[in-house]
Parts: sequence; structure tokens; C-alpha cells
Amino acid sequence: MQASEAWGERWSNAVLPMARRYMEVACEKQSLVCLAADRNTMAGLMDLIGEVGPYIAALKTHVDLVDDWSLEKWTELCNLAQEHNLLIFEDRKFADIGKISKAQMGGIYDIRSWSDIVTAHLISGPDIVDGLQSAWQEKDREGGVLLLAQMSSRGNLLTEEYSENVVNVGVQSDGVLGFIGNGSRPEELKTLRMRVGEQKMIWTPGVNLNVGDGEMGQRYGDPYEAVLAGSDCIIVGSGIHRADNPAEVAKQYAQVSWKALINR
Ligand code: 5BU
Repeated sequence: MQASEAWGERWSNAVLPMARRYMEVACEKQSLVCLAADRNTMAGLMDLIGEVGPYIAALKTHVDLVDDWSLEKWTELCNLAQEHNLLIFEDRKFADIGKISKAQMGGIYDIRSWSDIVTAHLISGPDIVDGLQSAWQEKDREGGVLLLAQMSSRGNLLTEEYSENVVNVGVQSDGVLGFIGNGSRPEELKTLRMRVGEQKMIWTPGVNLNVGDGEMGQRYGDPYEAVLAGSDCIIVGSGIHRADNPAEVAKQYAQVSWKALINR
């Protein structure tokens, strides 16, 4: 199926090249799954990507939680991700003023050189998006920012009003790929989708085939419901990386997410 057919208005309205790249990869793989690869060793990460790479469209990392991180090994990881045609998404949740966020795209981890997508809070104001985009531009790379409009964890302080403000700024900003929404609450997601409209993406953590409460305040909703409610990408971590057979489970998430998109 063509991406334009599967994605409809999301495809025709897309501005950022990264948005179309994601939609194409998702179509090719028939999967709206972003793997939250929260393993803390390089070997564990490499094994995981090797197993589930064919069934996912994007790889979400937390580069600063790896015990034996080195630039050399990380380069290998990025190469492996590329072999599997995955978008690389560093969930750094930048929050500082524009120029510091830009500088934090460099440093030891040099996120600007390998990430396709990063997350940011809008708490410091709209210039953070320009800061992050200019870091990619200096490396002649394209990227997209996902702004946190909602979170999946209980008791978070992102109120309705705050969320609305984030969306109002974000939809006007070309460097914004879309928003993080709360995958555990389809009703909240529907409201978010109404505010966002049909152009920008919504990516959702807090989804699991086993719905309910997770560890330390995490909450899980059903991935199928999340996509029907307006999510364009389901972010799944422990549901896959802690499974006995990660590949088999990743395949299930892929099937559920793709079916939901087609039915949407
Ligand atoms: P889990 O194992 O599926 O619960 O992992 C969820 C991942 O999504 C984890 O990497 C979090 O950092 C990330 N996440 C989240 O859970 N909730 C949020 O609101 C945001 C990110 Br933003």
C-alpha cells in the first residue's frame, strides 16, 4: 500500500521531510511501532535490535542510561538501525533555553549527528525548537522535534491548559514533527488529536497489550485504541524488550498497530 493511501491527510499535509520518511518506513514494514530500547548494555541493545528490527519502524534510545557506552559501539548501533531502515529517536526531553539545548545536542554523545528525532518540553518557550533544529542544520542533517503535550505517568503536571498552549505553539512551527501524547488514556488522546488537527503527528508511550498500572507510576493503555484515538506511532518498551520472545511480541504489536491505522 502507498503511504499516501494509508496515511491520508497526515501524508498530504506533512511539511517536515522526517514526517514523510516515518510514514514511508511504517508502510514498508506495516508497523507503527517505535521500540523503546531501554536496555543498559550495548550488547543487550544490539541483540534486541537484531531480533526485532524487521517489525519496528523507529528505535527510541536513552543514550545516557547505557553502562558501557562508547562512541565506537554507538556508531555500530546506529549502523545496525540503518540496516533495518529505522528512524533513530533520542528521547532526551530537552528543556533548557534555545542556545543551551542546541549545545546539548553536541557534547560527548553528539546527539545531533545520529538522531532523526528528539523530544523536548516547551517549558522554556518556543526558541528551543529553533535551537535543536539549528544543531541538526550545522551537521547538514534533517530532524524533527516531538514536543511533550502529555505524559503517560500518573500525577504529571502537564495540565490541560499547558497542553493546549504547547499544541498552539507547536502546530505553527515547521521544525516540530508532532507531539507526545498519553497512550494510556484514549479519551485524552482524542482531545489532543482534535486540538492538533490533521497535520502533525502524535506519538504515544504508555501502551502495552497488558493494560493497567506499570512500575513507578507508569500507566498502560491498549495500542489499538491509542491508534484509533489518533496516535500515529506506539512507543513500546518493556512490553517488547522484557518479553521471552521479543521478535514474536514485536510482530504482534506491529500487526495490531497497522490494523488500527487501516481501520482508522
Ligand atoms: P515502557 O517500558 O513501555 O513503559 O517504556 C516507555 C518508554 O517511553 C520509556 O523509555 C520512557 O522514557 C518513555 N516515555 C514514557 O513512558 N512516558 C512519557 O510520557 C514519555 C516518555 Br514523554
